[in-house]
Amino acid sequence: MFGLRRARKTAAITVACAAAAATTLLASPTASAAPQPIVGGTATTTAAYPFVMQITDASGNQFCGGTLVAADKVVTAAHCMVGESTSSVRVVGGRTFLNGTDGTVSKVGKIWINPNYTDATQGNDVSVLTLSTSMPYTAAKYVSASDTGVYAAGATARILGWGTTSENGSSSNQLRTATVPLVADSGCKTSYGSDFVQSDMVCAGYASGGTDTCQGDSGGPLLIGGVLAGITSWGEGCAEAGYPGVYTRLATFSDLVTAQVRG
Ligand code: 4AZ
Repeated sequence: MFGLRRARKTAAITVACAAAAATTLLASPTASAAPQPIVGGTATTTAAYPFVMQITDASGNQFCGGTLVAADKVVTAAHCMVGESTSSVRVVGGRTFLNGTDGTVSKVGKIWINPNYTDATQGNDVSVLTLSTSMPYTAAKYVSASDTGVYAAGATARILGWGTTSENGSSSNQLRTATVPLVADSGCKTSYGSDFVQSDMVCAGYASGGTDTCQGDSGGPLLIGGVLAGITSWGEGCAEAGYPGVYTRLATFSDLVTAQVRG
């Protein structure tokens, strides 16, 4: 039944109808939605990527990803945290499988949402969680404000998550990863027009589609050279030709994130 499944936090085109998200998501697939595999990706483990965190509700249902950047700090998407409270979310580290019971579960002591955030297509899609319990896993390095050169078109980025493996499909029980090329800002503008905010976003994906993040991957990492450089944010559908995934351009928000990490 519709009510049983917690609506995953969805961005962009879906977020526009956020009020009705729970029903919308399940009841009305986007018009274009021939199922497209996220894939091109492969199953992986949190042992290989120890900083990749599940963000779950209080019952343990994963709805977003996050990245450990300090023992008690997790970077995720603002759109994942809107409407949440410290008592409604948990962060799970060291758990490769959604149905696992291993790893470390932490409550959240503080949720910082970028105060400029309104919706994912307007940019500013970044949030930092302060954990109640430190994670015994290696944190990821993240880009600094001056690291603007990492976003060169054609550079290879790695995406990770437990999200759906097809548009409107089911989540993956096992953590998955794929690599996708960064798309030039001009190309992303062609795809998304004024919804692409160049200062705040970066796009990644193949022109022909086929490999992408999807529902439930939001908030999770986009790595460039092993360094956290983006946050899964939004896109038109998943893995569609001509519609790359859109990621928060983390360098733009690096100093804001650092203020939270130090705070
Ligand atoms: C989502 O709803 C979502 N293809 C994440 C990523 C993308 C689209 C939607 C990009 O969480």
